[in-house]
Amino acid sequence: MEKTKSNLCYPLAGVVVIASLASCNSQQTEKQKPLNIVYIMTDDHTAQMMSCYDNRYVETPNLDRIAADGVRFTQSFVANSLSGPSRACMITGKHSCANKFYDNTTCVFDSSQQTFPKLLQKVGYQTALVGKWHLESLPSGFDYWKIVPGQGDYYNPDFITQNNDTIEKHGYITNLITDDAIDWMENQRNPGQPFCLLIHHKAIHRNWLADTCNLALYEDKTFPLPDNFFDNYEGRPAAAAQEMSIVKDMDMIYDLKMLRPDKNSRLKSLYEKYLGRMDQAQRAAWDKFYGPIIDDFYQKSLQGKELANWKFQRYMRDYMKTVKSLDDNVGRVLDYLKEKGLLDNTLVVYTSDQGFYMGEHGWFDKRFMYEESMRTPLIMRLPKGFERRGDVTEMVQNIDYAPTFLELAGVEIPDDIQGISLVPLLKGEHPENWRKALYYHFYEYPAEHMVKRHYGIRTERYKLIHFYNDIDCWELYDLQADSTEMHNLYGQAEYEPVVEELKNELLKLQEQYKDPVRFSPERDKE
Ligand code: SGN
Ligand code: CA
Repeated sequence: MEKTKSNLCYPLAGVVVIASLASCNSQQTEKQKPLNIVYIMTDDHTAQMMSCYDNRYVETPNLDRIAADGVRFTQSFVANSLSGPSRACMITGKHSCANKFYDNTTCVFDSSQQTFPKLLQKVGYQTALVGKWHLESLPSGFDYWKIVPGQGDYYNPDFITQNNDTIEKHGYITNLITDDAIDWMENQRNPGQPFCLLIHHKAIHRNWLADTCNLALYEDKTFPLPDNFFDNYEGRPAAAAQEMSIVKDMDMIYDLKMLRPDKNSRLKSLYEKYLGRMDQAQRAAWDKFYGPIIDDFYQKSLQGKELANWKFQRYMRDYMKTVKSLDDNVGRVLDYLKEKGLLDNTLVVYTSDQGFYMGEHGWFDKRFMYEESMRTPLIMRLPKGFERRGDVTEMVQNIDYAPTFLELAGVEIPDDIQGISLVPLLKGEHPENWRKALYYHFYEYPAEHMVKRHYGIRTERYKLIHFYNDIDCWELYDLQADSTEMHNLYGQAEYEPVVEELKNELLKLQEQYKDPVRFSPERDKE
């Protein structure tokens, strides 16, 4: 039986009703509907590869619909540019030092801690999660969940169900996650309750396996190399020590798909494992597409800059094809919400667990506090009553999502949450006391890609980074003059006052967030 309004089982008193935000004289019944939240988060989808942020590369018409009917955050950042930590920051509203999930390799999320889905449940929200979780412990705080183990697979992936069973589903991951999310909205949720649905995609994660129907796309496109593709990392020893270079570290077979029986590479067996998940038809389509490219590649024996450029082009195309599925599937969710009349009453958020390098500094991957990976896309389709459109330019961070959702649901924001609610920004306000600086801390080292531990502060104009652990090295960038962060100004006499001010601010942030790993100003002066 379909539930009617009189069956509402959530405490309306605790809920911000649209009425307080609405500019129109809509009916009382309409006004009292609490907002639903559909939060779509991809993995490694960077703003350079979304046409609402950057029109150089790929068209993302469905993502652009979200931005067009709401807002685009132009200064959106993560607190720790890596999957697990980023997800932990997002779900707790706290920096890694407070939620204790520092890295992908050694941490298990303490699921007994406070998270925003748990707090939403308390006021009667129905909560659901589908897709990549990556926090090692099983999800808690969700009425429904279905997750992929670890990173998940692109083809015919396994899912872990709420009974802790593992089931294999046939098809392509981005479609399957979306199918499940729509199925939950359509058949499993209680229409009498507001809901918060987290759709966490595995795509666009390495190694960018496209759906067979998209393999042929973008093959006619050629992309210019970023200006700093051949960066020599002068004055930046930590940047020089990384292992995430397209030229040096991208695997010819695993990343670039040049599989041939007589060729070997470090990650060949992993690639074969992934291909081994495909059924006959999928594998046939795969081989049919890549076969001629492989033949052509080995025949040419490219070297040096020609090979570098070839790798870059293949990387860009594979990534874009994976984005295409994502964009189509976001479109399916938007269409579903529209068809069911839910759009007016639902906040739709689209973001990623971090940004990514598309050849800038010569890289793929993320981790660094430099712009491309510290940034993350953030666009929101706003429900009725929120008139704000266009760009939000205040600096925001993924620890802000939890307090935003709590405020929208009428939940008092707990004192220990470190993020700031974005609701005033969504209402068109420009709070004078908005944060002037962001804190960042990356811990996963030594580990894959060898990005050294670092923390730092970013203001509108400057970025100060301290690489520590097996190195003790500071970097300062003037983002206005050097947006691609090529010139480390640290140590130059004329910047001493700027450095001193930033160090004071950095220390304040480390104290504010209670980060036990701090630099010592005394020792630093020695
Ligand atoms: C895997 C990838 C890495 C990537 C990490 C973390 N290697 O280990 O390239 O940096 O995930 O990514 S792979 O050989 O398995 O593809 S994260 O987004 O999950 O943090
Ligand atoms: Ca990621």
